[in-house]
Amino acid sequence: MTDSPFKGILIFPQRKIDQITYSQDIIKENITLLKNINIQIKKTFEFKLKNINPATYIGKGKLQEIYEYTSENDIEIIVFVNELSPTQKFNIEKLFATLNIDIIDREEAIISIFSKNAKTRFAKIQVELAYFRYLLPRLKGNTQFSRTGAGISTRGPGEQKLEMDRRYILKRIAHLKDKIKKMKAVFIEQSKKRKDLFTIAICGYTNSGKTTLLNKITHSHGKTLKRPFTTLDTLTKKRWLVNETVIFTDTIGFIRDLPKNLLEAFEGTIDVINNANIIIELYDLSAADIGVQINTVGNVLENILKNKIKHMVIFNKIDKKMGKLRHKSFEKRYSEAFFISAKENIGIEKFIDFLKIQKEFVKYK
Ligand SMILES: Nc1nc2c(ncn2[C@@H]2O[C@H](COP(=O)(O)OP(=O)(O)OP(=O)(O)O)[C@@H](O)[C@H]2O)c(=O)[nH]1
Ligand SMILES: [Mg+2]
Repeated sequence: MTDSPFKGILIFPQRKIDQITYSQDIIKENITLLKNINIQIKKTFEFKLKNINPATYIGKGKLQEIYEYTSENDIEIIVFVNELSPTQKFNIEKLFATLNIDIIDREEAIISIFSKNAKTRFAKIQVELAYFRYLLPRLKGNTQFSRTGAGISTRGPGEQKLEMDRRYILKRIAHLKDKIKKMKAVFIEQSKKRKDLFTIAICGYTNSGKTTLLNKITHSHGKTLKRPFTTLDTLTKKRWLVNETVIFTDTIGFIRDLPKNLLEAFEGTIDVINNANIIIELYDLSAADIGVQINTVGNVLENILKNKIKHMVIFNKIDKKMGKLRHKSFEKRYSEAFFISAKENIGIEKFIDFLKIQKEFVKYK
């Protein structure tokens, strides 16, 4: 039996510099993200924000309005789409103290999802590190974990009234970093053994179909779901490609404003991308905010890549209505890209044929 969802509201203050055109997509993306951690958004407060209030991010008047709605509608959690500084979060919590609700920001929400989806030891350790790093500057007086369970070893709603002191967390962070370092060393040793194997990394926005594509190419059965961040660990599969075995890897998906703490904690997983010979950038052609997705993936890759690696761009989900509608115009704009449907097996063979040529080209360059 699943627990009934928490009743939440979403706070979306738009600053002038935000791309207003994407606001509905951002709201939709957040509502979907939050469903994953059992939060049902009852109402969105979307409004313009001229200046950020250093103490509470948004203004007193708006906070009053939110307070009234929250108390009249039995709201259990308030989610800010933006990131809140530790002080801002603390001050807002103080203002809402009489209501017994949780206040979280985007970073905590994303860490919660990662925490829920982490299945292997390595993924769990990396999420735990991200969470403690998030928590550390936010420790003030009585620390209460939010009920959504970003708390590692989540034990279900309502129970996480843990108090931890700074020293414990610092010790834990050091311990986790050490563990990650040791595990990374083992992975490096393993990958040295595969050093001569040609590696192709599938990168892209979360939910773009990376695992579905990996499954199709390598005839395997990695978990695919209609929700973000299903894959947190690197999936590695082999396939024979022109007289040799080639490794295909599928890693965590990217998302706009991926919290820095997570990106840094997942350094071990991201290393895989850096060791690839070819990177496939995969996009969901049917995604409403495809422009943002292309920019996001581009930026993340730019930040994490240490060497120049050959990129190939693929637009997936051409079988979907929006994918079909955009197909022609994107083909004109991205003349070197491939257009496929990983699910319906369209265009994959053509792509593989091209990949075979590229592989030889990259190898003997
Ligand atoms: N219609 C359609 N759906 C697809 C296609 N490729 C993938 N999907 C669906 O899109 C959803 C996400 O696919 P995944 O392969 O899990 O995506 P991912 O990029 O690995 O996602 P994360 O691991 O969560 O970052 C699933 O419901 C897939 O069935 C496609 O070509 N067409
Ligand atoms: Mg996946």
